[in-house]
Amino acid sequence: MKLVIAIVNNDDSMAVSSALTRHNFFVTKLSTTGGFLMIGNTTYLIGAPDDRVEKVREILSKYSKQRSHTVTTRDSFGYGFREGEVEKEVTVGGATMFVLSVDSMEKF
Ligand code: 2BA
Repeated sequence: MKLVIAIVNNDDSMAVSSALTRHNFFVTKLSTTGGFLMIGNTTYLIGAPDDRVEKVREILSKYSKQRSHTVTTRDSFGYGFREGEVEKEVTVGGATMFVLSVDSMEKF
């Protein structure tokens, strides 16, 4: 058993949620905020048998798109900006996926 933690852009979360449930995954959705851009994203907790993790990866990569996002000096407290620079582009996503081994899972 694995626990997949996946961080997805809010704009992709409807498509990701419906694909996961359509493929019979049990999913918990959390409303989260990225520490760098300080804007909302969606974090999924997905408990899945080892042999179904590849399907989760496939769904996430299919429905999570890369986006370019303009960061201004007001975002992230101006981290990483050179003097005189007022904005720059960062590439966000598709999804960021962590896979953790689970010792046990019980429902009562
Ligand atoms: P944010 O922290 O808001 O980061 C948004 C995007 O800003 C990142 O896209 C990356 O392109 C850039 N970025 C983040 N931290 C940076 C830094 N210290 N210096 C320069 N650029 C930076 P993604 O890498 O696709 O990440 C999208 C979201 O996924 C992140 O939103 C965060 O919520 C989460 N995330 C990504 N990697 C993570 C990690 N190792 N641990 C926990 N959360 C992570």
